[in-house]
Amino acid sequence: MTARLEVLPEVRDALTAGRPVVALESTIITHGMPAPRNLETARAVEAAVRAGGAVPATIALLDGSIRIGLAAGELERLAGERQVAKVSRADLPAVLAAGAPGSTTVAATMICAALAGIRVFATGGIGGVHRGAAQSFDVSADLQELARTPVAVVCAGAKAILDLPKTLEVLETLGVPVIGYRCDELPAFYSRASGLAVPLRRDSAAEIAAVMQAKWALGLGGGLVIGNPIPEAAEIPAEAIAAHIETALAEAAAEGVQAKAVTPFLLARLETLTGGASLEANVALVLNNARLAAAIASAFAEL
Ligand code: PSU
Ligand code: MN
Repeated sequence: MTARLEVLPEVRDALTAGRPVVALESTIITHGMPAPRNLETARAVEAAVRAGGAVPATIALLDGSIRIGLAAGELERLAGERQVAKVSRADLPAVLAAGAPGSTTVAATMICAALAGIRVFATGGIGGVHRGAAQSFDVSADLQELARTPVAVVCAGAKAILDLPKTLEVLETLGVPVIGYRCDELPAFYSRASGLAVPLRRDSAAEIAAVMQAKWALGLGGGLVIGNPIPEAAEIPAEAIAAHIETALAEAAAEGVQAKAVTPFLLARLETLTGGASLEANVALVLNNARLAAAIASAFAEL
């Protein structure tokens, strides 16, 4: 397997020396945001990780190998590529074997990060239990991955297009710690609050790093969710976006959108329905998560 891992020299050096590294996903680049904001954001997120004193490692599949860290030209290539597979756990072997380009979801990024020895990962929002899951059975593979793979995922909660109460229930069932960073409610992606109590609250990166260390030292394995509310200035109040989410969900149902296409469809429709506001919020929350992830990776490296 390690033959398939290609670690960027800067990332390898940092890992060898025990310096902080933050993994970044690539589905958000290829399926989560339109060009040219996708590439601009990917670059800005890497810069935010650096400003926070850690080395960024954007993860993707290129030319038959798992890339841990992309060189500048490769990031550009991925963002500009027209046919990139959205790769979750189930897709990883086939896309790798085909040598096709692939962008990694939260689940696949966790797998690749863990293979490389990276323990902290920043994204926008994790996948979760979709609304109507009682009928569709659509539950993101991200949740199972959090149960099994030892990476802390810094996010703005689960995406508001989801059924947040059910997502929290499943995370509890799977034994995944869900920690609110300086907040008492589960962040709801575009909005700071969800009305749902977050199971745990911690107010510093050092305290979060201590929870990670305790979990893994116990041999519990698996990941953690660190919920970081979107900055106030960028927030879209839940009441303001709720109707647009309903509209986008109704359109997805009417058009028969299914499986991996659901989340990208909903994010793209919301961008149009909100006149671009949801994209601005998405960019702001990812940058905010990159900053916190760098602080957590730094604190964890000091333990
Ligand atoms: N966060 C964002 N935008 C995204 C995603 C996360 O701000 O597009 C992606 C992640 O890669 C996540 C995926 O794993 O959406 C969830 O897809 P699904 O619901 O099909 O599991
Ligand atoms: Mn799904």
